[in-house]
Amino acid sequence: MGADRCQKIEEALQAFALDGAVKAYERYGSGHINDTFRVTCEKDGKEIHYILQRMNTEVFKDPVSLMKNIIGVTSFMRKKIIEQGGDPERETLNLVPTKDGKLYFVDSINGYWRVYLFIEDTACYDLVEKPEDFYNSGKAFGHFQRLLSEYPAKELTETIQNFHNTPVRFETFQKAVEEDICGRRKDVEKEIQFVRDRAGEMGKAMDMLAEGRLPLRVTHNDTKLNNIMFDKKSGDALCIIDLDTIMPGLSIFDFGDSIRFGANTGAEDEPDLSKVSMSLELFELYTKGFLEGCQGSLTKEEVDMLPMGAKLMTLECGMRFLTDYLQGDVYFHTTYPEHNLVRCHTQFEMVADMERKWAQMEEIVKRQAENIR
Ligand code: ADP
Ligand code: GN1
Ligand code: MG
Repeated sequence: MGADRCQKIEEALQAFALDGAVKAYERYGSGHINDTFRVTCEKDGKEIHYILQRMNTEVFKDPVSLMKNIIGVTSFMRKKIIEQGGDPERETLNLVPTKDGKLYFVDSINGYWRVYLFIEDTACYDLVEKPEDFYNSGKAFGHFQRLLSEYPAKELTETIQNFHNTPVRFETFQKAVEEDICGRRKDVEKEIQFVRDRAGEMGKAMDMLAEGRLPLRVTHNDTKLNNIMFDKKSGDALCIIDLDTIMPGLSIFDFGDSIRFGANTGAEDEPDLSKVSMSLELFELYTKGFLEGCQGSLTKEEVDMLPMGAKLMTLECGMRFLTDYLQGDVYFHTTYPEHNLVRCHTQFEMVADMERKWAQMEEIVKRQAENIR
């Protein structure tokens, strides 16, 4: 399926104003949504790399508005980085234009492509290797959110409606269970029950938003650890990537999605559940970093709701993996038939562990928030 979608890769490579001659390209990274390639060009005996992406238009139905968001946000970030004396070619994404000056390319079968400068000498992690990296990622995501608070929200298109509307995700899940189009329901009754047992909690954040108790902010919405690049030399969290889902959202969900992925002692698709748990040490480090990065911009109710943000993002993501499993693996990239189910299991294990450690999570948030004040 991936190969079919990308059959026009050569056409795309021709279209962009790349420096030098294309020598090679290969699939790259472990993102679940777009088709990502690393392209190697050669010029005067030197190699130049690019990231070429075929955007997933099944997921992002309006790629033109999506690109408008990315152009707007990266230009905004560029200005901020320059003001702060940083390096705009490494600290934010840089789109490479096509030969006719556009910032994306539409191939002859209506595939949408874009190219970014490749950020060299960086590392990107699917699992926390050094705890301080996770602290730094918290600081970077908090700071990113703080910077975005100055971005005019009305200029952003909602690239996926109801992206983190957990009750709406629950309705979609219930429908997938009812329809059972692949006949997989019989094998996942226990997992379905796990979700249904928590139905009463799904609306906790969205209800507070509706009541005006949580503010709508401009958020990243996909803050997992592999959406941030670390500088190999300094170890700093250098650049936040994967800007496809920047849109109005909840701060606690940006916090929560990072915890879901990075505070897990196992990988998102670890089949051995004895390796999966919610590390309180990592939770505390990220909380500290995130609060520092936000520089006091969060309201008291947002701070109080951080643990719930983590739980809801993890429950929602597990439910999304299970929904995709029931629907025949049509949304997330998978590499084997049970992949989505394995991912669902790690998420539910994390949720169960958060429930066991709830009092400590609340205690940590309280302590870290007091330290900031
Ligand atoms: P997806 O939406 O599928 O997750 P991403 O935009 O996150 O796609 O890209 C997938 C992976 O490609 C990232 O996790 C990262 O490893 C790598 N990547 C993306 N952009 C760059 C870049 N500009 N420079 C270097 N690596 C990148
Ligand atoms: C997807 O694109 P990627 O791999 O960074 C997904 C996120 C999920 C995540 C789970 C647009 O993120 O919402 O949390 O997988 N992105 C989209 O790993 O659905
Ligand atoms: Mg990604």
